[in-house]
Amino acid sequence: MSLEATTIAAISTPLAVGGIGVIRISGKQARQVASKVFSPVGSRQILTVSGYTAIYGRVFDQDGDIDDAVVTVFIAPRSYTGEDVVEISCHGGLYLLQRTLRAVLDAGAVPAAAGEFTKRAFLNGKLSLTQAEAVMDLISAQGEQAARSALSMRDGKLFRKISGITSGLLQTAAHLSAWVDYPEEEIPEITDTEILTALTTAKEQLATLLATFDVGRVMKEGVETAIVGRPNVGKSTLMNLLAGFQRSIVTDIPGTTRDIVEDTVNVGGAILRLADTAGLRETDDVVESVGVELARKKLETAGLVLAVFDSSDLLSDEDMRLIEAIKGRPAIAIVNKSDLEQKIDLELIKSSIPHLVYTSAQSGQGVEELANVIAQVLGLYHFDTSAAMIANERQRICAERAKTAVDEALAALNSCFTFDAVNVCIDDAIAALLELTGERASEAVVNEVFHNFCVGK
Ligand SMILES: Nc1nc2c(ncn2[C@@H]2O[C@H](COP(=O)(O)OP(=O)(O)O)[C@@H](O)[C@H]2O)c(=O)[nH]1
Ligand SMILES: [Mg+2]
Repeated sequence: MSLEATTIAAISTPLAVGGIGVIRISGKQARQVASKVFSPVGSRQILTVSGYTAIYGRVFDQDGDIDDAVVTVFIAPRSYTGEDVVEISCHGGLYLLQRTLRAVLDAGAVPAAAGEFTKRAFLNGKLSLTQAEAVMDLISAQGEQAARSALSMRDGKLFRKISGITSGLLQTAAHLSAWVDYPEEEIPEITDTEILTALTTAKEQLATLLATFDVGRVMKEGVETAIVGRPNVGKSTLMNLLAGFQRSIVTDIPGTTRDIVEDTVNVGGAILRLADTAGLRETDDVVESVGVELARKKLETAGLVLAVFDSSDLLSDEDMRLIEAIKGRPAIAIVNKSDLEQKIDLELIKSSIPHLVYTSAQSGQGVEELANVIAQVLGLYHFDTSAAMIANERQRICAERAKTAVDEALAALNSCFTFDAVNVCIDDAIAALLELTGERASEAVVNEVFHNFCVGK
């Protein structure tokens, strides 16, 4: 049974006109509150029906009937929150919903805070903290892949993965302390190699998990992508090709694009926030030079750089400067105008930029290959959306802390410190993982997580 004293209520559907609107009530008094504002048409009563029952009737307040409604009764612990829950479904008019909510509050419920239903579900052991976070991700998912991975976390993938790592560490720690504390007892001696193996496994699992964070973010938010290169190589043509319509002005006059033109596109499953920029060159034109400056800034901050070159021309000084500027960055060299006779020196580009694609932005040739290479560079290839994934900054920090602690445990082991010293580090790692799943998270952490939710969820 819930530890929370209050009974909370909120409109759980969007504050907009819709076919149906739902008011959710949760807490010890949920059924009493609901029965004060609802009169059933048949003989079934909110206070006496069993759980998972729907009752048709009317909601009313002191001024009279408000609307026809169906209430659904859930009895603790078999409900979303783990408490008694009543959901009143009425017509989805804003006025109706607000008046019904007012009646529910007058009958003794208090307004639910943001995320409070899900917070109660967490406090009542219905969800782990990571599953609760997944509920929020699921609500805000924009793409299919993001939704799919939020769903697999809602199913507890991350929780189970972390629990597996934690229990491995706990086992090692328990064994170590038993051995340290009761050396005279008959505890099978644990060897350095066994601890080493256990810790190395934990470290690798954590590293794999941490790597999922960046890919997950790319899937959820897309990656900032700058299309750069000297004037007239075909940047705007490429932008239009990827956007699927004329987004940027294309002419054969160098310096046509001045402002940054942006669009979000889906290229082979990767969401790119594309920015077509002014061609990089020295110029006396004031407007153009501002554009060139913006292009250079974009180049520095982008998560992915598409560096465009003209294959029908020799490499210019500007091309060389660009190649220099993107060394070591996540970049793809796009050798454009592949329909024309080739003059460009490819070896120079290849030696600095590992990924190279031929395109004819004009005809569209090479765009599929480009999509493949983008997926490869962003690590989207072979990415299993049903696997456990680190979904947010909070989880990442906890996992990072755990990994650092495991690293320290390994270092302590390698420099022949006492098993006690190793154990202190393992304890730190376990604490970080228990905070990640919420099994041992402070109230402040929990409040912060639910603070980001919407009211009614
Ligand atoms: N032959 C050929 N011409 C192209 C190709 N891509 C762009 N162009 C032409 O090159 C000129 C400059 O293109 P634009 O996209 O404005 O270049 P930007 O200055 O880099 O944005 C235009 O006349 C385009 O039609 C291509 O793949 N093949
Ligand atoms: Mg342009």
